[in-house]
Amino acid sequence: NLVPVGRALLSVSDKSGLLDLARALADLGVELISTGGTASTLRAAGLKVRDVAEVTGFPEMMDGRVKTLHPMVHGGLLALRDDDEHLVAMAAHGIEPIDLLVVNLYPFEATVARGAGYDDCIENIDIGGPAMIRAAAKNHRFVNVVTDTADYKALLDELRAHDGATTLAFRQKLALTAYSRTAAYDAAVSAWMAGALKVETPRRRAFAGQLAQTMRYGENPHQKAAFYTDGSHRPGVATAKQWQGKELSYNNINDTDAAFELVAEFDPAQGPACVIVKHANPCGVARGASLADAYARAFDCDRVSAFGGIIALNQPLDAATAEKITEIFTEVVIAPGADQAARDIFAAKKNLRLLTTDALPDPRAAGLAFKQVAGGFLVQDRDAGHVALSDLKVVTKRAPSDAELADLLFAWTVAKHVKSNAIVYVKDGATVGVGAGQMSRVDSTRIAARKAQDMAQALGLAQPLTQGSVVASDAFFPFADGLLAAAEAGARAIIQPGGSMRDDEVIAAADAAGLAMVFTGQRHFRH
Ligand code: 93A
Repeated sequence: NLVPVGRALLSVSDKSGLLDLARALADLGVELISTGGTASTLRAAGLKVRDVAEVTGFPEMMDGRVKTLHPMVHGGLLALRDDDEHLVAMAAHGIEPIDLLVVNLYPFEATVARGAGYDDCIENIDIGGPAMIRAAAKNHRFVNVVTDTADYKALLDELRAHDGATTLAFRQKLALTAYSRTAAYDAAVSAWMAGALKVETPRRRAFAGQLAQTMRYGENPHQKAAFYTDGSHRPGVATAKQWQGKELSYNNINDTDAAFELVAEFDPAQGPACVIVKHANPCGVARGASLADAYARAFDCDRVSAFGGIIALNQPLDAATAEKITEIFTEVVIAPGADQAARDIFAAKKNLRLLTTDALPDPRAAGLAFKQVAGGFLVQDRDAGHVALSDLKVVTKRAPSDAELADLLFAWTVAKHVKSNAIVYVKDGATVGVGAGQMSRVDSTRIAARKAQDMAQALGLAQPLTQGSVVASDAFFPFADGLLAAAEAGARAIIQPGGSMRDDEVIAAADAAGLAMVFTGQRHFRH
């Protein structure tokens, strides 16, 4: 299965590494053919190269839109070298075999990323490149196709190891890379069009990502894993700069994302906020007089769970906050910036990862969310739902006070980011109890209250922090029992979507207990 490489077609937009590769190929006796820009680069460096126009007998035309789309090229890539009919056709039409194709595509993704206009993006959709890549990859029994500059070295190593030939296994690997590249390329075009045409619906587009990182393992050590970016450039763990610490693991990335997406709900112009996440659920969320105060208050919600957690801040990390954070073990801190003094304090903690982004993500921005099921995956709009004060409907005899209303909205925002069934107790702009991921809403209500009790004991308080708190429920209370459990824990006001068949019963129970309750009319399941 060794196939010697005699002729190569080089057509690259990214010219990095091109000259070294071409020189090495020429030294191995490979004949070079190239498209316009690539050929000039090679010639300028004194290399001998044939123009593709000479091979096709047609000039490159229509602003380069048609340069390699020709049977002399595609016949050379697709012909089976051991098929008599193919050989006869080649001879009849003077088609020469092309054994190696080196292509990297018009920089479509980069063009979109720099915010180019519609026509500019359209012009950067490569047609001839993917056509050649797909042809060469199909014919990998005979043809090598290199689509990634990172593979130049492996190609030369392979050729040198086999006297100017390559093995089938090598060509198969190249073909796999090649099809992954063209699939991702077209998915990027599809995603861009969906955005440009404002068809930000999950229903009419293709999905693919670009490999950003391979990890030592996945959610568990026996699982392999990788991280792909989707080209959206949403500020967060995918775009962040890591200042120190080991590489992020699969779980780190997942938890850091959960923390940063939640903290971004709190407008930094309205004051500092901090989120501490464990196992993708917040175990403490707080606003504060300062960033350090916000951290301290978030920490006091559940000090036990916060150990080894992930911290997200809505303002740049400062020295006072950094100092406080280093008092216990933390896995990751992510913030929209960090000053020099803060970075110096962290530098002493080698294992603590510090990530900074240029901005907070927009919680209301459109985007898609995925969930895998056996045999496929579900796609939906990301939960960009939001309620304002004016959306709230007071359903009880007692209306919440202004302070309670502020806490209710805070609790509602946190509940959106807690796995269902989600129950969140809040007091004075800080969570004091979080119940997550239970199959019964009553259980979530009780677990959150019990955790608050534990914290009160640990902090030496006379009563649990849920006394005089407010509570949010991500979905309606189907019965009065969950609401009564919250009242028992000391909650004074409740925020929930409403819409249960038994709303009347639940409202009557709230009135009987002297609670204030508001309906949002919107649900925030998160499974
Ligand atoms: O406009 S194209 O889609 N039409 C073509 O026939 C074609 N053939 C190769 N673009 C085409 N290419 C692309 O040109 C390659 O994929 C590569 O990215 C680029 C290299 O052009 P140059 O050698 O002129 O810099």
